[in-house]
Amino acid sequence: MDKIVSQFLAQVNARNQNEPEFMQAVTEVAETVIPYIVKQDIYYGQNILLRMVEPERVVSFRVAWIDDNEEIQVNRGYRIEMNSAIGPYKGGLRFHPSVNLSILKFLAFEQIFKNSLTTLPMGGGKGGSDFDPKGKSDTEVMRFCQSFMTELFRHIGPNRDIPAGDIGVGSREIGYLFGQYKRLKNEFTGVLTGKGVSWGGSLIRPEATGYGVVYFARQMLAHQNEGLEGKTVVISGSGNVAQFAAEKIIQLGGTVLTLSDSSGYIYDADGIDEEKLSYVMNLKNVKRDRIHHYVTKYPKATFHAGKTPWEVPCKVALPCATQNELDGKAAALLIKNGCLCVSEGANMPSTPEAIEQFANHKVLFAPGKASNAGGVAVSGLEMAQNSLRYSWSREEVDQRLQTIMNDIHKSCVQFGAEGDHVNYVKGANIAGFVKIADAMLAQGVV
Ligand code: NDP
Ligand code: 2IT
Repeated sequence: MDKIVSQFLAQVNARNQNEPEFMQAVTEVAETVIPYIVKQDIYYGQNILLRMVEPERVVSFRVAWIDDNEEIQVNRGYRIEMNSAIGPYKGGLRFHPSVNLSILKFLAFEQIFKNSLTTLPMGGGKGGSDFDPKGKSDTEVMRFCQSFMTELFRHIGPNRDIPAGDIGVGSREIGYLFGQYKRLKNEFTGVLTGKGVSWGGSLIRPEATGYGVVYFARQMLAHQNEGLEGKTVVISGSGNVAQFAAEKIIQLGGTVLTLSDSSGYIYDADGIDEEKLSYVMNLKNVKRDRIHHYVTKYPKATFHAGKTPWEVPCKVALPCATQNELDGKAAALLIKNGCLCVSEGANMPSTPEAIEQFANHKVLFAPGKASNAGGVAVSGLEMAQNSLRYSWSREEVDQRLQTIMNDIHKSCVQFGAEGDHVNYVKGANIAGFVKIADAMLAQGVV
């Protein structure tokens, strides 16, 4: 078995050199899915995984724009259209200086499985740019978004490819992108998700990823006859996903001890309550400032520059910032301090070494493609509402979100149960794969 997996990975690596993040995501899937494929006559010999790792289409383009000093800036834009077996390409746009082909291909690859797990008809895609929104004025961000969409618009559409937000792309950016698409096409369609509620957005979409991460953690704990109430929770990041994960933890009776950004983390031993969280939301979403200001406002809290929060003892850890932010050393610390459950809000935040340690110590561990699927799931519900030209209430969308997260948990248990333990990595990968593979087989060699 190991030989089949390593031969497969060598073949993929030969064609995708210098793409470490992409290979990391493919390796995890290959190690769990290939042993399943070889036992299934219908899949074996069809090279389905080899087809899945090859994007259906990759678009890369120049984004030139003029900054506030009237200087010409050039960035690179991308859209990876990875797989359309079960629906139009769907996935976010990331604006961050680290963006490159490897990062977007890993994200687009994971998105295929995630979208399949939601049970909604969405293929996998991802895009973005190495543009850094930090420190830019609103009008600079608008000009960049307009230039970006002036190329992207010809590749996307409500039945073709539907982008959304990710790191550095929130409601402000989606607004500018939507405005430019509408102007170029002269059509008001649901081509993007994460729109404002007065112009086609869905209630609960801003909250959905973070809420979903917590709903998934709740299911994992319930499966072990445990609950979130009274548990200490460490969260990384302080953006969209982290904020609403924190909100839901507070609502369900847990204690949020930390939040972070790329400069360090804040630790509040008294817990970040609703009022403190609303300060953070204003600081991050309106002032667009750094998390360390929290300790000026709440002096009992401490700021730890240049550090990640995994050294703080907790029962539940929710990594909600970025890929590979939780390494083997951090995992060992979490385990030593008694952590029971890790539910990933970010995409691939735990390194392979960290995941191995969680498995060895039977920590409940949910990979992002399962636990953060609530965001894209509600994007799918936004698309459904746009098609219906109708909108559902907050309660209705939240109820559907909870049902979807519970169903993803069930699928993970179905394909990942190992005795009294659940291997959620294996469960998510196989459950996601089966639906795509069946659709690809039915549609022939394309
Ligand atoms: P935001 O841009 O709203 O927030 C990102 C947060 O992560 C910020 O606190 C940011 O800090 C921190 N961060 C980003 N890059 C780094 C880095 N290299 N090192 C340390 N910290 C970093 O993004 P989101 O909250 O939307 O996304 C967070 C994660 O969740 C990403 O992995 C994303 O792919 C994933 N995700 C998002 C979904 C969504 O619906 N938005 C859906 C599913 C997954 P700073 O401000 O200092 O950069
Ligand atoms: O990683 C993700 O799932 C997202 N950034 C959300 C994608 C979407 O289309 O809502």
